[in-house]
Amino acid sequence: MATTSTDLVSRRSAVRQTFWLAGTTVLGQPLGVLAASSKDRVTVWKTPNCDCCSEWVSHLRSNGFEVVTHDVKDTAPMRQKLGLAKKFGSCHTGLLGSYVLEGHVPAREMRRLLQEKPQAIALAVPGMPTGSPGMEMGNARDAQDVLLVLNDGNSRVYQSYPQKPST
Ligand SMILES: [Cu+2]
Repeated sequence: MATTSTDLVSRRSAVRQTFWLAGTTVLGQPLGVLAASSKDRVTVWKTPNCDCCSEWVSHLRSNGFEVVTHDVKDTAPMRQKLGLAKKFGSCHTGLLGSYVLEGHVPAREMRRLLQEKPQAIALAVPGMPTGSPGMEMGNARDAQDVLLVLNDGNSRVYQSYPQKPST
């Protein structure tokens, strides 16, 4: 089925609306909860036995993000619901504000995203490249790109990480 940009826009506004409703709930919480800025909160959908997903969640927490995880049988339906194409797919899907996060996205690019607030749908690291946060194998790293997925469904490289041999 072809995805028209109108579909994409309506789906995006549905996501924003859901998020706005979630924000209303946050305002009903005690002050202590509000101390951590709600924009630093990440919601993650992952499968229950995904070790690299848990490692990525640890990476986010140790970088100051507040993370809520949901175990699901399959992350694909959530990814689709959030309007992200299958080709960007990885092992887990998340939400940071109204931005979708797919795969082993570094906390560094997430901070930059919050600062720059680009007009975009998502940050994605497709697949599961070695050496991405949560996919460490010694100090080796595959060449990998953190992609910024734009509102029209195209993507551009947000940050490139070169290959690094194991030492
Ligand atoms: Cu993974």
